[in-house]
Amino acid sequence: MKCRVCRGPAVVDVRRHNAAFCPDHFVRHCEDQVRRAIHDHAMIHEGDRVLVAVSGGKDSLALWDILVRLGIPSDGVILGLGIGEYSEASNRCARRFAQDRKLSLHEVDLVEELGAGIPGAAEATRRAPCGACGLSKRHLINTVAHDHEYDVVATGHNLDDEAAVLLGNVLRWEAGYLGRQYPVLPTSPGFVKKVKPLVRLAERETAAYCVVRGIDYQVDECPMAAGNRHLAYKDVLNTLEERSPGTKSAFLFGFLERVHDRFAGDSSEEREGLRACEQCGAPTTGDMCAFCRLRVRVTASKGN
Ligand code: Q46
Ligand code: ZN
Ligand code: ZN
Repeated sequence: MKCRVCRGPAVVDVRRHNAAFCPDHFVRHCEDQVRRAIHDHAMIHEGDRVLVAVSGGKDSLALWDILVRLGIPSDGVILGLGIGEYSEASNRCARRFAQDRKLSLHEVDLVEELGAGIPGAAEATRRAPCGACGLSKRHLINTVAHDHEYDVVATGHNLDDEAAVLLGNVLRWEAGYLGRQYPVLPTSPGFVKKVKPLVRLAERETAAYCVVRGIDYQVDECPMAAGNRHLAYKDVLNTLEERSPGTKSAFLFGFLERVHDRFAGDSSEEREGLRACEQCGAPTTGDMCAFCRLRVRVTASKGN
């Protein structure tokens, strides 16, 4: 295997591009893909204050590293999810990454904000933990970004994540979700703009990027992920990709370039008619936002 660029020994192959790369040119490849995603979707503009949503895993740390290498000054934010040793190890990776590079990392503790970590929240709602986790992340990260006046929140969703979410939404023809599934969610009152600069990189590539760059990341899967439907969608897509490299990106980018517009109308209306949450002031359709309702349930479950 030889590097496509310099013909030196290659360490990573990227079958959907029919290419292999040496370490230096692989890093260059990842930077190029991120730069292209940022440019194609007008994700980040000169002078924007960027906040990276960090989990301690490979994707978000690769993203933070690439943004900094591209000369885009970025701070990080991480939540303490309260999932035992898994959360502690994840946060240690993020902290070390930030300290080594003298980057600024905001830390928010879910137990303090909600009254329970993810396991307690799942118990209180009697639902799968990922629902409470997703809504807590969206709420708290947007709150940090809004309060500290960041222009953009960047998340580490990669090509595999986006293709799996798309497959799930297509299988159920979730028109509203399909309308919102885009690498950029523009700003609106109370919501900071959200972007996904890793959308052109596969999971395998972000992992290889961290290895090549010597980034120490949380390698364990979240212990609460079992039963998460997206894992099954990822398996299906991996099987298809194995047989026919390029399937995932053709699926996702075909949708983004040729189909998404037809659904886009369904989502913009949802952000209209919002008012301030009576508890925390966040934008919401009812009296209280979903996060504050979750907190009320957690508090009530403790009383029982
Ligand atoms: S952290 Fe949270 Fe994930 Fe764990 S509980 Fe589910 S959503 S699987 S990205
Ligand atoms: Zn090379
Ligand atoms: Zn609220």
